[in-house]
Amino acid sequence: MNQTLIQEILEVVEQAAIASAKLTGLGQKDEADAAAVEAMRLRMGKIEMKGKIVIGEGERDEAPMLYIGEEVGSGSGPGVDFAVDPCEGTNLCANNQRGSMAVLAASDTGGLFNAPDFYMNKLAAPPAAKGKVDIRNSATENLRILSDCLGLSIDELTVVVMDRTRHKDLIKEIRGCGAKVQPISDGDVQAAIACGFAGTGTHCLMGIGAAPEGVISAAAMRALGGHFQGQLVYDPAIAQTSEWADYTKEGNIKRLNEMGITDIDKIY
Ligand code: VTB
Repeated sequence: MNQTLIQEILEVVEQAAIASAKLTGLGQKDEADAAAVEAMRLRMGKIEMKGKIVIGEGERDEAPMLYIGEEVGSGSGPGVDFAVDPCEGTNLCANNQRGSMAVLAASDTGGLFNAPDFYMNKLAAPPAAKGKVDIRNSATENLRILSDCLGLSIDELTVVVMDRTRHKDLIKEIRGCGAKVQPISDGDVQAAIACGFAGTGTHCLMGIGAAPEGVISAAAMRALGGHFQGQLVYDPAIAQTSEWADYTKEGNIKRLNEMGITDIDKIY
C-alpha cells in the first residue's frame, strides 16, 4: 500500500473520531456511532481505490452505511479491504469514559478474515511474549510465561478482562496467581492495543469479546509486533450472553458452516 493511500486512510479514522468526539458524554451512543460512520464513509468516498467493507456495521438490510460487502472509494485504483469500527465502545463514548476509539484495519484485497458476528476468545500480550504465551494454555501458565518474558513478578502484572459473568472463573484464577485484574465494561480493542506498547500498565488481555473487534485487534497487534490469538466461541453456555438467548450450540455451528467456516475451533 503506498504512502498517499495510507495517509488518506488515516484521515478516514481522524474524521470519524472528530465527528463522534463532539457527542462524548451526551448519553447518545447511537448518534455518536452514526456520526462516526457518516464521517468515515464520506472521507472514504474521496479516495481513489476499489474499497470493500469486509467487517462493518452489519448486513446490508440492517445498516444503511458501511455494511458488510459495501463498495467504498472512487471505484478505480488499488483494491483495499476494510474492517471498520467507526465508534468502538459506543457506551464509553456516550458516557465520556476512556477506551472508545474510531478504528479500522485495511489490507490488500483478501487480506482480512471476514469474521462472523460471533464471540471470540482472545489473548493479547506484549511483543516480548509473542509466540511464547498461547491461548491453549491455562491463564496460570500464561501468567508464568508472561512474567518470564517481561522480567516482572506475577504480582506486577495487570490483565484486562471484560467485566462479564462468563469471566467469573477466569478472574478468580488470575487473582489467585497474584496478578492484578482490570475489569472493563467495554472496549477490548483498546485493551489489546495497550499490550503492544510499553508503559501503558496493561500486560495482557484475556477472555471473550466480539469476533469482528478481534480481527481489528489482531491487525493492530501485527503492526505493533505484539501477540494476538483468537478462537471463535459458538457455545451459548460459554458466551453467556443475552444476545444469544434463542441460540443453541448446534444452531451456531450450522451458522458457521453456512458461512464457510468448517474448522470451527481454529486458532487464528
Ligand atoms: C464486545 C467487545 C467490544 O462490546 O463486543 C462488547 O469486543 C460486547 O460484548 O469492545 P457483550 O455482548 O458481552 O456485551 C465492546 O465492548 C464495545 O463494542
